[in-house]
Amino acid sequence: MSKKGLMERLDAGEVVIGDGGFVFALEKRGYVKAGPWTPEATVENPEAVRQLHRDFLRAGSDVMQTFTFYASDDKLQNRGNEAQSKYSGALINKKACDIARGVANEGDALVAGGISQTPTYLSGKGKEAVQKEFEKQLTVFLENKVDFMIAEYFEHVEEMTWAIESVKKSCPDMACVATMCIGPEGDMHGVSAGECAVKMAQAGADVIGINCHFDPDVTLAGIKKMKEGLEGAGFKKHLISQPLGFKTPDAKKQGFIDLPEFPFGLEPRIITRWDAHRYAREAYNLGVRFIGACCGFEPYHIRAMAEELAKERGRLPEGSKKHGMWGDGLRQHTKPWVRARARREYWENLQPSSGRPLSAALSTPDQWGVTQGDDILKQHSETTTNDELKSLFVKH
Ligand code: CBH
Ligand code: ZN
Repeated sequence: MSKKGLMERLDAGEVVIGDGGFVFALEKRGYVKAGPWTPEATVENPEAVRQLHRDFLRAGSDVMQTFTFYASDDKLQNRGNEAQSKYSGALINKKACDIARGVANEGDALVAGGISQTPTYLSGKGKEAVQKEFEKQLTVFLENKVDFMIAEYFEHVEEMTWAIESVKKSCPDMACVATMCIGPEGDMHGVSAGECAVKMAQAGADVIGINCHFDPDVTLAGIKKMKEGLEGAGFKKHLISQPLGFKTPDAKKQGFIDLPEFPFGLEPRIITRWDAHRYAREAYNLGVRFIGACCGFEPYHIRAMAEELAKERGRLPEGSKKHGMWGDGLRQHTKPWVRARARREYWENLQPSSGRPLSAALSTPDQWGVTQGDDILKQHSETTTNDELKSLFVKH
């Protein structure tokens, strides 16, 4: 069975639904360590990774992203991480390809390989060294015949364009999707969102947008700026959005990383499935056709997106059989006041409470204001010492 490719689907005007957040979901389940966030679970716990892919497929995802986030050798051995010495980046990436392909073939989904920002870039080691890290990963994606590539989670457009160049060079026949983890304020070196998008297009990206760092509203505001930048420069490109499943109206330029709740206290900010409905509709209305998600999005959020766009897509996901659009299943509830909630207006207008009497709506982000080029962002292979930590506690 030959599947339609990504560009074929997008060029035909189809909606492509992405998957949700892997490192966040698998951290909560005990298979990923928060901090390094590396995906050695592809070797250590392949069943856990496979099941999450299956859950997203069942929820309506058309794309299985290989679980290869941060799987560059320099990241797998950064700050005391021993993943690379145990398994090698190549093995982790290969196993991720096998798992994603197996699940994709249980449905009509495509497999997307992935590369992301590197410690080598943060440390200022230059283009050649950074691209060497990418190219080691891309060799594996080429050998394992992923359907297309996503270069995601870049906060500096300079490294983003190096990644796109590497994809074009190593995997010339694959579509190249590129997402930066920025908001409407642009990248960490002060390049505007519109200008970032233009540079991404010039480097050769086929699908352009934003992932992670901000909630759906802020992400779409950033993508709107990218869209305007692209149109102004005469580019016609497909757009992608893969926002956080956490509300971040108070985040500044560095996104949710800067919020005091990151990463272990974010739960009160989790979006509801109804927020996910609204996100899918607003992304669609903005002209985004690769509508996906990042950290915090669980399979039920993806199902809500697929349900919102069921008419446009001409189908409902398998997972909807146990759902019922807009709370319809509640008509089978025993209690009458719960049956009274079996309607769209009820859920659409709900303002959910947090149940936390002292919880404020907004927090104050850290805003240390450091980024690539500053000494404090230089990385090393040894783990952070207690003395180093102490000096950070004081600064805090
Ligand atoms: O795991 C995934 O779903 C990936 N496709 C994207 C992860 S974005 C991860 C953010 C990590 C934040 C950090 O470096 O602290
Ligand atoms: Zn993310």
